[in-house]
Amino acid sequence: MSRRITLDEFIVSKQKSYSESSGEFSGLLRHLGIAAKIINRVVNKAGLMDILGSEEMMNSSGDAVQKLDNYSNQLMMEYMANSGICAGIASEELDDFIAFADPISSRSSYVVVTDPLDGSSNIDVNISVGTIFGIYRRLSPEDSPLQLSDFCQKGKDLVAAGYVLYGTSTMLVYTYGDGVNGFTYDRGIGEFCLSHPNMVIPDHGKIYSLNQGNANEFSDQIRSYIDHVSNKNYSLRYVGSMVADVHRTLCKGGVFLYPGTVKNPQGKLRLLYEGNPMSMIVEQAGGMSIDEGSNRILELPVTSLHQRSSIIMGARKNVEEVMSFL
Ligand code: AHM
Ligand code: MG
Repeated sequence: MSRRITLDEFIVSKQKSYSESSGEFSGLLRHLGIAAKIINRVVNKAGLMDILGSEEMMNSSGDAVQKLDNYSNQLMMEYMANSGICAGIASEELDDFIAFADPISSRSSYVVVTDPLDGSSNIDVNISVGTIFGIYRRLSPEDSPLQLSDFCQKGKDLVAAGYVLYGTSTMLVYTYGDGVNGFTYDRGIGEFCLSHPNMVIPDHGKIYSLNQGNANEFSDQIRSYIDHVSNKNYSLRYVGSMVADVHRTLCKGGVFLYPGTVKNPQGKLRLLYEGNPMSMIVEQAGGMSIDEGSNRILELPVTSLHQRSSIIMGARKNVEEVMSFL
């Protein structure tokens, strides 16, 4: 009986194909996989662990912080700090980036950006949530202090990006710029196993995904697009967890949108932690990702850690269809 290749084996096999690889990057991916397993365990037992509910505080983006947001953020920080392969981390849950001070980490070549628990307002009602991560090569010299510019890099400069979907099954999907591969968590052996090799987004799908409850606040162009797809009998599907909505889009085609509103002209989603990593994955799977100005998300200048951007991503023909209204 053939057995499935594990995430570790996959990462090592990729590392072997680059003779100059130091193994640092592969090690970092493996540590992200371990952090994902621990978050998965806690998300799965959340109802039993007095870890549901909010902390009665806001993060720097003004969102209510859930206990599980804090837990996941802490865990990502610890795993990255202890990996010895990551120089620092910027997280949706932190006001500023953190540079790891120990001599091994501080000389590392990579930094990580993450939304440790995306869609966390869904946790208390047992709906899918996710973790999003991106890896950049640092720009500052390896023996000097980390700078804001090490994190504020364009999405096109990401070395790798991925997400973990804590859904009906737990999946880790990632790209290092050479296609997209998906791994399903096998609880029996405690490993992510390759289940979705070379993921390719269909060219078109009859699903659109956005918070239509905000329609009164959308631009006329987005409202016209909604009328258009309603007339064409597209299905509206919206979980309210970006990772789940984008994962469905990746598998079935269609389009995911978080447009600007009157209150938030740049929308809600953060470019560094959500927009860029998910756009890299969507593009690597053959899709497109733009903002409401029809600019490619991965080309947008990143000027601050918590910058927001409107987002339209998905199957190529679906995104082009939205574009025809912009
Ligand atoms: P979060 O990072 O604070 O969880 O917010 C991001 C989430 C996305 O997962 C999702 O697409 C969006 O917020 C849903 O927002 P809304 O409830 O406004 O539709
Ligand atoms: Mg988020």
